[in-house]
Amino acid sequence: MSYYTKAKFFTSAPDIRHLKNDTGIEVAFAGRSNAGKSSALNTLTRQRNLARTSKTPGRTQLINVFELEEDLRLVDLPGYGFAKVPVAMKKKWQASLGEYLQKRKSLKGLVVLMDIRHPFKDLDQDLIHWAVASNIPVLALLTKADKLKSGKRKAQLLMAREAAMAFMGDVTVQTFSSLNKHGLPELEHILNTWFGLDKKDNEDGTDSEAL
Ligand SMILES: Nc1nc2c(ncn2[C@@H]2O[C@H](COP(=O)(O)OP(=O)(O)OP(=O)(O)O)[C@@H](O)[C@H]2O)c(=O)[nH]1
Ligand SMILES: [Mg+2]
Repeated sequence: MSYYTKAKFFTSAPDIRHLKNDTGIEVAFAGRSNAGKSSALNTLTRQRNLARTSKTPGRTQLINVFELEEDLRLVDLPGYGFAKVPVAMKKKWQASLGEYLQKRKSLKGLVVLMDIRHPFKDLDQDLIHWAVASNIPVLALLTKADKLKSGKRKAQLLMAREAAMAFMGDVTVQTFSSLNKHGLPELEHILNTWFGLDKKDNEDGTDSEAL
């Protein structure tokens, strides 16, 4: 059984500035509206309704925090790039996102989710640049991989890996699908590294002494 099934809702915050508990290890999921952040969290935790998903872009307005165990958290950040959001709100969100990446001490990894059919839009690139500048490792997850046939999917992955080199940082690229769980072991592997779970017996997830 996956360690991540034990994720529980911890708290919601209206803004990054209102997030408390800057201790332990936190991994955030970020990306454009509709990229599949909430779906990926549900797939990871094998919980259908842990993070709310929607066909309406901009659904996740609050920052939702999930706890795996004390001091290990997953964070679902609101999506950016939603066309109907007023410019002032966009600017505010971008500023607070930048601040979060710079100041959040517990942030040990950033998953940037991008639709495999159109990755690395401007805001995605900004986000990755900020993370690299703050020495935060990035997993660029190419979502909805089920939408492409195998050949096209591999071509997109290679192209994205090439593009990722330009950031000159710790940026890994993987394909992923919440629909058919493609890429789930790879996602778990990287999260395990960031959470320090690869160093302990995580078969039953109870052995936290080794941390
Ligand atoms: N085919 C396919 N559809 C997906 C996949 N992941 C998510 N979707 C769909 O994409 C839409 C958006 O998914 P969400 O997980 O809500 O996206 P989000 O990034 O959390 O969106 P916001 O909260 O608005 O920022 C929903 O209709 C999902 O069913 C996937 O792997 N494959
Ligand atoms: Mg969401």
